[in-house]
Amino acid sequence: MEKLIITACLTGAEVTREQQPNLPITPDEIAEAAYECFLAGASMVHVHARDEEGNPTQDYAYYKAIKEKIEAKCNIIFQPSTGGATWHTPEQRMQPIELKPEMATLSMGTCNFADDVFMNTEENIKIFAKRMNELGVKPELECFEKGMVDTSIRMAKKGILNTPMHYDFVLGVPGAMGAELRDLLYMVESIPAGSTWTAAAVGRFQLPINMATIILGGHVRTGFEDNIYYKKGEVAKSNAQLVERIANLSREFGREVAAPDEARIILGLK
Ligand code: KMH
Ligand code: ZN
Repeated sequence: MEKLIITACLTGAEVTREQQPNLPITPDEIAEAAYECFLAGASMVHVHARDEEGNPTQDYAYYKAIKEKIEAKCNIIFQPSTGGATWHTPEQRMQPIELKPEMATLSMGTCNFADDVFMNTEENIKIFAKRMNELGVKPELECFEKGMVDTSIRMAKKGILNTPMHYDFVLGVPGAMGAELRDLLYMVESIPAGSTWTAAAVGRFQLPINMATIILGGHVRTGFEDNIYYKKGEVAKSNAQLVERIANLSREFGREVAAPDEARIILGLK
């Protein structure tokens, strides 16, 4: 089986320090967390920036600082968010693309997001995809339900998205698709042959979906953006603690973990 790519989603836009005291917030903290995850077996970090007050920001300057600080420590793949927080405008959300990261997220449709709406119109998806294509940034297609996979296939046929595509199935968001095993299987069966995929799942669904993904041959996303607990009632010490558990489980199963340069080859990054 192909080596396992572990993506650490370090901070997110929703989790607070009150909920997770070990949440990395400043560029230095995020870079240090990325390095710890690299040492624990992650080959990619999915990054959301925060400002001095800890609020989510999509400002170019914060992402630039984080990218440079991570690059000074290790060669882990830097994947900024273009999803931001639900209240960010499309223009704000697009800023990290200008850093020309190897990858960036691209959300493939609109859904309810707990009490909010995560708005991704067709027009904006096309604008984001076009700019990523122009700058050579490979999109990780965030699909919160199966209709978003269908949208990606439609857009690939029109040449808006390049193939092979890389997906991230984000399961268990209240308002979108659930995170049962059958939900994951339905997504995996729905993507075009030759695609690569990662699965993320929220809260208590993170670990079982991570484990199913190892067995199914996909790639794992773990970290505080999706889940703050190590186990029921026990807040995780660090993102790296979650990464280390996945790396150990995968190796026990007989599936080796990809180093960043191996992940680059699997994902077709330049
Ligand atoms: N925070 C969510 C509203 C992404 O990073 O691209 C969107 C999100 C997706 O996290
Ligand atoms: Zn995100």
